[in-house]
Amino acid sequence: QFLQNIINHPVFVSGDATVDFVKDHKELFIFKKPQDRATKMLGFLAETIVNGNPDVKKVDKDRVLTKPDYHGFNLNKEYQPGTKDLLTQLGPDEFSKWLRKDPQIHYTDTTFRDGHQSLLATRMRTFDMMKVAEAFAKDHPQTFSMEVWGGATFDVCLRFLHEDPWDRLAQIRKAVPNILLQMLIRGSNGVGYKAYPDNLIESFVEKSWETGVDVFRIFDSLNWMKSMEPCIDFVRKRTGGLAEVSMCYTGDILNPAKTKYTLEYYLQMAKQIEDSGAHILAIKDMAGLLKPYAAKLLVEALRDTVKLPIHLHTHDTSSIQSATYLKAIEAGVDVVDVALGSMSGLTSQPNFNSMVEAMRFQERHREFDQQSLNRHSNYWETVREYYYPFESGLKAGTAEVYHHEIPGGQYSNLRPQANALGLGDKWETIKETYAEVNALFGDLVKVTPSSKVVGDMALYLVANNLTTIDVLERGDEISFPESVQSFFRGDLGQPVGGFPKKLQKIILKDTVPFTDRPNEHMEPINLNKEFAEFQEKFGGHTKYTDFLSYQLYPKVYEGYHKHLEEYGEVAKIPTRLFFYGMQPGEEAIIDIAKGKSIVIKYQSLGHVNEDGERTVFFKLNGQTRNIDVRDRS
Ligand code: 3PY
Ligand code: ZN
Repeated sequence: QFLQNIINHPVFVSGDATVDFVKDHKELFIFKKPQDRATKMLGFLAETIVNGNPDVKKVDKDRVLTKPDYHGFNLNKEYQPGTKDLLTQLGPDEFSKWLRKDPQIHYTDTTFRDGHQSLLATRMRTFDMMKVAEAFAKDHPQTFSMEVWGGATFDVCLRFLHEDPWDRLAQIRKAVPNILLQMLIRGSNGVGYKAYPDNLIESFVEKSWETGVDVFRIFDSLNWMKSMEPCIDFVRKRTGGLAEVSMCYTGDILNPAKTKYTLEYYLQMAKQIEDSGAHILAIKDMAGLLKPYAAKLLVEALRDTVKLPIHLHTHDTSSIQSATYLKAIEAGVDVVDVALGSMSGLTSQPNFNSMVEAMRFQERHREFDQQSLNRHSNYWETVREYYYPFESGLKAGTAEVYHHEIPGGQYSNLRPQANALGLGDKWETIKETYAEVNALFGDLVKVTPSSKVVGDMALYLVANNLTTIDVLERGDEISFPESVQSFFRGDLGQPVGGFPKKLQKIILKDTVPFTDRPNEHMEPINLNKEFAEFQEKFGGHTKYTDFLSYQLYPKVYEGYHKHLEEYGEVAKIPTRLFFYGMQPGEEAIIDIAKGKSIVIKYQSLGHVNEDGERTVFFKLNGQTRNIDVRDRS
């Protein structure tokens, strides 16, 4: 501790320490008592009671948050074998053939990933998932897969929820041993927003499989095959899982005036995906643009073109995507993505419960216990209320999506981003500008991270009262957002049809863009050496998976680690307390480790003292515990 005090001291850090440094600085001899788990947790609760959770911008004091009803959840039954067992038995290649032949429709439940990413800005906590994960697996072993990881969940877990995403995955795997677990991976961009060295992605894929992922849904934000190929190989070589390779759907294949993303374009891409070694072909309709009759045309043609099973993903932003599923099912699609009733619809996936019912008495129906699906949906209906500050505000389906083409997962983030920039009342203009920027950029495939580039540019133009005409006419005077410059430099790869050359010159000025894979310019990371250095920096108790988190998101990981040191594992705190603190007189039982619970009672709050601090009076397991917190309000 003494050594720690020295090396962290500002004078020592600045390099100005003299021989009298230790003698002159008595504070070096003040040793902080290492705090136990319960005290750290009280520290977090005290902070939230006094200053609120910084992630919650506005608390609605009148909102009633009720407890979920677990009545009817029965954990005493055995797990029935499911698709995970079948994958173990058949191996990925045979599994793929089996799936293509299986006549009944399959369902992927996205509640734990895309459902909340698209409705609640990705804020769903592991705590709430783990209350029902085991019951879900026992109640619905015929589910094809559960999408539980990847996409934006990785970043949000560390950054806002202060949770370890790897730990979430491991816990879900334990509770769900029988159903395939699925993740979304952005090819060369991993679960980040930029390209990473190939060997980092390789190690990430390997660890994801070891921790619990079976199905890797791989996509590239520009539909660039070259960018997905290494990731496909890593899944094939380093894991026993399934490489599900996506073509991202944009435009409208029914519209003869749209000549860029045609049926021919998608069939061509599907053949390349088959040749790349994919086990499953995904149609990733991230904005919900695939209309019902287009789905019929596309799926029928794909079934004739490739031998792979086909997995369809969409977002219900327009409210007609269950019709798209019905047409796709008639055309022979093998799996569709759905979310449990109360976590479905609008920017999320179509309704699981209702889709199953719509198929009942039809040839391709797969039997599920409707009462049980409804019970799980009801649980999420109650729990969703805890996340009210993160709702996107969209109240009804909108056909506007066919115009602006904003992906469902981005929609629920773009609006709060606009609010944070003080542009809340310009929301209509922002959506329109998003469409104009897309046209200016040459009509892109828009999905993370390319969609972020379009979103950043739209926000930038609106914030600065600029138009796309200004960009073309006075672009040399404008300093464009970093993500836009990086995109035109080729950092995310090459878009379909190439970059609009004149615009690229305006944005890049004298910088020469890449034309090959951005990852090829990156030196491989010396993983062993860097891991040793990481442990030195953050302490020997850190794991290899922490190191991977750090490699993907260095700053975010540092913040997570600091929070962990100060407040411990806040993932164990129930969601209502985590976001809103406690009420005077309230008592909570918190499980802090397996078989170990603590009882916390929040008694009262003291006045602000002359140091600007307040004392929060608690009882911890019946003993008085007071915590002083600076009041920053
Ligand atoms: C993500 O990359 O997070 C997505 O959900 C893309 O659709
Ligand atoms: Zn999606």
